[in-house]
Parts: sequence; C-alpha cells; structure tokens
Amino acid sequence: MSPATQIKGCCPLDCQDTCAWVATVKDGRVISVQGSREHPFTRGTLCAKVNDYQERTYSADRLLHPLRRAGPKGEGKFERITWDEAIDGIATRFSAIIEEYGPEALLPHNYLGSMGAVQRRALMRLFHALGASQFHGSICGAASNILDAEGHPRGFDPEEMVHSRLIILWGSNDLSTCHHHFHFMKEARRLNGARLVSIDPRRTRTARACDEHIPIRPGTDTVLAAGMAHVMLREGLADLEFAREVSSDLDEFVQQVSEWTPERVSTVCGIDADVVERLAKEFGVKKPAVIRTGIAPQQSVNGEVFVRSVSALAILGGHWRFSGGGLFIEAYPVFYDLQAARPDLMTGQPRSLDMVRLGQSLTDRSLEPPIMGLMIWGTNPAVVQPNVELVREGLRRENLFTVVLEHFLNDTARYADIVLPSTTQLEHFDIQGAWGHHYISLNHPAIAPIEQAKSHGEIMRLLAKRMGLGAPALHESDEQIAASALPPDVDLEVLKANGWVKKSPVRPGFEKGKLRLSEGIPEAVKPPGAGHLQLLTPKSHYFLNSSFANMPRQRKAERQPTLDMNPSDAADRGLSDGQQVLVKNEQGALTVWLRVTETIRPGVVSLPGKWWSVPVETEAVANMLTPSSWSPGGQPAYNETFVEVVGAA
Ligand SMILES: Nc1nc2c(c(=O)[nH]1)N[C@H]1C(S)=C(S)[C@@H](COP(=O)(O)OP(=O)(O)OC[C@H]3O[C@@H](n4cnc5c(=O)[nH]c(N)nc54)[C@H](O)[C@@H]3O)O[C@H]1N2
Ligand SMILES: Nc1nc2c(c(=O)[nH]1)N[C@H]1C(S)=C(S)[C@@H](COP(=O)(O)OP(=O)(O)OC[C@H]3O[C@@H](n4cnc5c(=O)[nH]c(N)nc54)[C@H](O)[C@@H]3O)O[C@H]1N2
Ligand code: SF4
Ligand SMILES: [Mo]
Repeated sequence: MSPATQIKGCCPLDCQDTCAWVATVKDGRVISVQGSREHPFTRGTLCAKVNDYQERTYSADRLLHPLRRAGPKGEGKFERITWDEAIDGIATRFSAIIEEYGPEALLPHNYLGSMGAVQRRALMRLFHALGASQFHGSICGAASNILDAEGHPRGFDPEEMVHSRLIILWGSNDLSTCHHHFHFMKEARRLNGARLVSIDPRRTRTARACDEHIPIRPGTDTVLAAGMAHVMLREGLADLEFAREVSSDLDEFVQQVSEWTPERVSTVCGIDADVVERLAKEFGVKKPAVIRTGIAPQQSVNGEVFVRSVSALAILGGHWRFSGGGLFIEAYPVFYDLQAARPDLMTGQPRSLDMVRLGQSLTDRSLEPPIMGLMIWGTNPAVVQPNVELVREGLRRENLFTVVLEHFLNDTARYADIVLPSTTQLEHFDIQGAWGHHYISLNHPAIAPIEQAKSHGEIMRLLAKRMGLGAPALHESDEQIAASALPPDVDLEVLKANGWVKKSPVRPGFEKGKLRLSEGIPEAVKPPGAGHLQLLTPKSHYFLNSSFANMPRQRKAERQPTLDMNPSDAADRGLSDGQQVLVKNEQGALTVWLRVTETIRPGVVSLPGKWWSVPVETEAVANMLTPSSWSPGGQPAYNETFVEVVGAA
C-alpha cells in the first residue's frame, strides 16, 4: 500500500462557481474529490452534483473504447473498433466530404461540457485549419451579450457582494445552481443586515433562504422593473445625476416608465401593487444594492429587453458608484480562452452557423453546401436544444457523418456514426477561466487515462497527423495548448504549484452619455391559450443540465421526472399529487409524475432537470415541447412554452 497523494484540480463544469478541488489518490485510484479549503471562493466544499466526481470517472457505463455504429441511428447499437480504425475512418470521410462539397460542409459543434481550454478549444484548431464552417451563438445567456456589446457592465467581483445592503435575486436559484455565491450574500446579511429578496415564479430552495419571495408571473420582469423605476422617479429616489451622466436617453426612459404605475404592474405581473412600491423604495434608498440575475429570465423572446431593463434599474439607482452595487449576471477573470482555438489558422472567411439553430442547419435543404460531416463534443444537443425533435431529424439523416466525443452513450451519442471516448477531468491536464468569478484554475491529472480514453488535445493531434496537416499548432502538447490561453503575466509554473490565481479585469467603467436605457416595454408575454399552462424547465439540484442524469446517486436524489403544479390548477383539471400525467402541446407529449405544490404560482408548471430518453422508465426530454423561437440576439426562448396537462392513461 502506498500513502495517499493529493492532486490539485478544478471542476470543469458549466457553473458559475468553478471550484478548485483536491483529488486524493491511493494505490493509483482516486478515492475522493473535495473542495479546496484554501480557495477563497470554493471554501472547502463542492456541490451535491460533483462531490463524488470520481464515480463518474469509474462508472461502469463509461465509454472507454472507440465505437462504430452497428444499427439504425439513434438506436444505440455499436461495435468496438481500434483507435487506428476510428481516426482512419474519420480522416477518410472528412477528406472525402471536403473533396466533394468543400470544407464548409464540415461543422464543429460544442459547448461547455468541459470549460477547459484544451477540452473545449483544441479541436477547433483542426477545424480552423481545414476551413470548416464556424459556429456562433450560445444556448445559455446569449441575450445578455447585448449589454456587453453596448458597454453596459454586467458584473463585478462577486466577493464584493459582502458590502451589499439589498440583494435582489432576480430569477436566480443560487443555492442549487451556484451555491458558493450565496455565501457572500449571507455574509452581507451578517455584516450589514442586508436583505435578500427572490423574484421567481417558484419558491425555490434559494427563495426559502431569502427574506422575501415575490412569485412573479414568468416573462413579465421587464414590467416590474419599469414599475420600480416609476416609483423611484416619483419619490425622488433615483440617482438622476449618475443616470444622466452615463446614458444617452434618460428622458425617453422616464417617459417610457411613466405609465407603469404599481397598480398596472400588479395586473401584468400577478403581484401586489404595494410589493412593487415597497421594493422600489428600498432599492432607491439602500446603497449599495445589487440585482443578481440568473439565466432563466433571459430565456424568452424578450431576453434582451429584460437584461436592458434590469441594467437600467441598477443605473437609475446609482448603485454602480459603490463596491458591491450594480448588476451581476456574469463575471470573468482575464483569460484568453479563444486564443487556445488559434483562429489565426483560418484562411479566408468560412461561413458561420448559429449553434442554437442546429436542427435547422442539419435539415435545411437549401443550405449550400449542406452539412455532411459533424463533430460534437461537450454538449448533448439531442436533449438541450430547443425543439429537439428537429435536431434528431437532422441527426437521423443517413448521408450525415456524425462523430461524438463523450463520457457516456447519451441521447446524442446514440445518433453518432463514430463515438470517441473522452477523458474526464481526473485524467487530463487543463486550464480554465470562469464565468462567475475572477479566478483562473489549473487541473493536474490525478490518474492516467482509463483504458483507451483520450484528451481532446490528443484526438486533435491524431487527426491532424492522419490528415497530413503540418501547422505546428496542430502538434502542440495539451500543456502548450492550455498555456496559450493564459495572459502573459500569469506564470504557468506558479499556477501549477498554486492551482489557481485571481486575475480581476479592470472595474467596469462608464463612458459619458453612452448607454441606452429605453427599449419599449413588451405588454408582457404572449398570454397562454385557454386551458394552457406556461412550462418552465429550470435546472435541477442534482443534475448539471443533462450531465449526471445517468448517475445512480444523482438519479436517486432527483427520483423521477416531476411536474410541479399549483393546487388550484390541479383542482381545475381533477389531477392529484403523485399521479402520472401527460404534458402536451402541438409539438409533442411527455409522461411525467405530478407534484401538487404551493411552491409554484398558478398558471405555471415546472419540469426541472434534463432527463434523457433512456432508460424508458424516466424518458422525459423537456425540449420535445419547447419551440423553435429565439430572442433577437439568438437566445433560445425555452420559457415560451405552453402546454396542456391531463391524466396519463
Ligand atoms: N444544480 C445545477 N446547477 C447548475 C446547472 C444545472 O443544470 N444544475 N446549470 C448551470 C447553467 S448552464 C446555468 S446557465 C446556470 C443557471 O442558473 P440559474 O439562472 O439560477 O438557473 P435556472 O434554474 O435556469 O433559473 C433560475 C430561476 O429562474 C426562475 N425563472 C424562470 N423564468 C423566470 C422568469 O421569467 N422570471 C423570473 N424572475 N424568474 C424566472 C426559475 O424558476 C428558476 O428558479 O446554472 C448552472 N448551475
Ligand atoms: N428546456 C431547456 N433547455 C435548456 C436549458 C433550460 O434551462 N431549459 N438550459 C440551457 C442552458 S443554460 C445550457 S448551458 C445548455 C446546456 O447544455 P449542454 O452544454 O449540452 O450541457 P449538458 O447537457 O450537461 O451536456 C454536456 C455534455 O458534455 C459532456 N462532457 C462533460 N465533460 C466532458 C469532457 O471533458 N469531454 C467531453 N467530450 N464531453 C464532456 C457530458 O457528458 C455531457 O453529455 O442547455 C440549454 N438547454
Ligand atoms: S458544479 Fe459548480 S458548485 Fe459544483 S463543484 Fe462544479 S463548480 Fe463547484
Ligand atoms: Mo447555461
């Protein structure tokens, strides 16, 4: 028996906390992962999803060998092949596609399954060098990009929240989705008596831990923000000096909110007028206050209007003058993630396709050239994209050659022609930034790759070599690839020793007279048709999107796909707690279990978690019901979903 060793690493998942962890290795096997005690943000804990990450690595269901399809697409029948056969097969097919259709007929498709610079970006070097189609857009918080583009700051160092005196969690379920952030909010409560207010159609774990919960009707947040601005202006509680200084259209904005009295807001948002009045006054008086908003309220056709309205409100309150005040959606360290993809390898200007229209791109018969070769990694589009049946229709195309890099044979991998086994975070070297704080994190491999799993850097090098591509960037080691994302003043050796470094960007500044605050206020969302309920599909506590939905412990904790419904809606339909129900609309239908609960407002139902199609007992892919609709900036409008619910036969 050898003594245990401790290896510094970090959680690679798409979460705002980017925790630093310590993996304990004994006799060549990882026996635990624990949150780093020294890391100021992680503070010794991981989360309920990840605190046994080694179980994922050692799972009996792990993909550990390359596979080739041996049945119809989607069925999940595969046969084992060697790496030589796999690389050869991909290179041959990609070359043939380039020959016949040109390189733009190849499409890479990936997201944040791993946030590591190597796992996420290395393969892009290959596609850049080949001249493949590019992709843009995001399935997550695309709407808030408009703030960035126009110069509205959308975040600051979240550790500053300890100075806040009022924290509005506006559609943000931090205790489930980024619980390390909540620590700083509780600290603010302890230090300054800060009040925490949750605005959420559901009384979540987070809402229960707040001082007040406002169960707003989903999609009407812009109206509430207008009402709050209205009251602040009427009461002389707006910081007009600050707002005029930084904005270009204050008068228009004042005009726009003038008609939104608390009474009118109340009828649209489904909350009491005095709640609007009181919250607005508190927001005007308490300095600093912060609006902390999550991703879900952006997931509507009015996503951009929403983020502009909360930014305008934070500006009107003058909260940006103080540390811990303003708007918080996202925060990043200085880190040059995209550099790791080496866009300079591109010659010419290949077309770029929107990643959230994957179904459309794969099925569009007029697309010239059509997509004939697809490589997918770090995302599960057959589950997470809007109107997922269209994506599946595309993936079923017989003449489409699909390669999927995965840990598990999930819904997407089942449509692949070739599946390649990726290493997990315990088996590879990587470096990553963050989207919820200011730390850069490094991950040392704790163990060697299991069986035949390979890092994405290694897979990129094998393909480049087999395709005869000579650019040196295509033959760099994983460590070189990772290091290429670092800012020049971060020393790799220091980072290797410490595991992380805080690298804050300069504090957001404001140019004079620049920001647009007004944008018209939509008369709230499309009203649901008679008998219809609005369906929300938020994050579950134990899954990370569709990741972990196959892991026994996390599945057991989530029990089964469950639709939350208010008792009044259940009574109207003669439905009772615990029964199976059919959730349906013009696009599809799902069978799930019903939970009748006061924790959701009337008129709204919620199906948390991205369940897979397999096993059939828990088959419930919520995106079978979500429409092909997007905000103007391309954010899938997952919340624009209206359903009927009836008892299952
Ligand atoms: N446990 C867990 N953690 C995760 C994830 C996960 O899947 N599971 N996913 C990660 C990812 S990718 C992301 S983007 C983040 C997202 O983190 P969050 O944005 O916190 O997650 P959501 O659950 O999508 O939405 C937050 C809350 O918004 C509410 N909401 C929905 N629509 C509206 C609306 O119109 N108005 C208002 N005011 N509220 C609304 C929902 O009821 C929900 O409780 O979480 C990350 N962390
Ligand atoms: N209806 C509805 N749809 C949604 C959302 C919603 O709230 N409602 N949320 C949206 C949001 S905010 C997001 S961010 C997306 C998330 O969508 P995705 O980014 O697709 O997230 P996951 O479903 O977790 O899929 C990530 C995949 O990456 C794999 N993976 C993890 N690590 C690695 C690695 O190192 N290598 C490889 N090759 N694979 C790895 C995992 O096994 C998993 O299958 O979903 C969106 N879709
Ligand atoms: S998912 Fe988030 S909270 Fe959980 S360990 Fe990873 S970074 Fe930390
Ligand atoms: Mo996300």
